[in-house]
Amino acid sequence: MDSPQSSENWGSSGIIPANHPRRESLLIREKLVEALRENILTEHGLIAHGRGECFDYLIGETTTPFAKRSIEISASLLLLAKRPVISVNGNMAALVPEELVKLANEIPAKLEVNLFYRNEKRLKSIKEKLQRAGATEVLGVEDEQVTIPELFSERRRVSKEGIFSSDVVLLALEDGDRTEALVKMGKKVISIDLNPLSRTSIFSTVTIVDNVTRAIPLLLSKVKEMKTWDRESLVNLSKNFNNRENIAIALSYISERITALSADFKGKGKSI
Ligand code: PTJ
Repeated sequence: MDSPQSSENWGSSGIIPANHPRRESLLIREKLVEALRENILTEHGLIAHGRGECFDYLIGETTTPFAKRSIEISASLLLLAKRPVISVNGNMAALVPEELVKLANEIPAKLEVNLFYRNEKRLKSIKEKLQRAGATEVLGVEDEQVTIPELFSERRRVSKEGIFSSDVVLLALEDGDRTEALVKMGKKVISIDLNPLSRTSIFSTVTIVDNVTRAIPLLLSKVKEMKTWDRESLVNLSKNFNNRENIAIALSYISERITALSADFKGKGKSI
């Protein structure tokens, strides 16, 4: 029998009702499961996502004021960069492929595939996914590979024309080792990570504590808006930014929110 939502998109599994209270979150999971079947995502990416969901609950599944500030600073760094690169892994390609391509075109920046669980099949599938989303150039797959010094994971293999010679790298759902190594190479690293305590968050030049599904579209619109700014205004924006303070603000935000929620459940606070 047809339900009232039968004309709606029930997700790729066909079982997510249009009025499900966690519909958006479930549809994101479906995208990831589909990407796993298409060799874009690694199985480990599902675990990483679950970790992120937990932190997303803690910040209220919304882009916080401090994340908006980080997004603005990131837009300025990307627009000021001489050789900006967006590093793409399986989760990013699964969740925001079109937005990544638009962002790369708008800055303009290069797109490079870089994987922790690297294999030829996944590299090719991710490249094709980005090409279907409109990318004309995708580095990191068949181009000349060099290695990041002092890094031993598969992430050390990067394109000579891309990440290796970049000055600003945007990445997400990353491991701390490469972030640290990139910073040691003198690069500015912008990371998107829901966990403010991850090593990537701590080592980055700018951390955007937000979900990639919200942060990348917001970064795209900020880049479009700030493209008309003069150089001095862009430089001034990031002058007093301190990422350790940014992390401290994120932690205070979470702790105050949890305290307020706890009071709410005890019947003492106002509703959140
Ligand atoms: O595609 P590959 O082979 O490069 O592998 C990528 C994964 C994600 C498997 C790998 O980098 C990994 O294991 O990552 P971690 O160490 O689990 O770190 C992922 C971080 O991203 C965690 O701090 C999560 O909280 C955070 N995270 C998860 N989902 C999101 C997120 N941050 C922003 N947006 C999300 N949707």
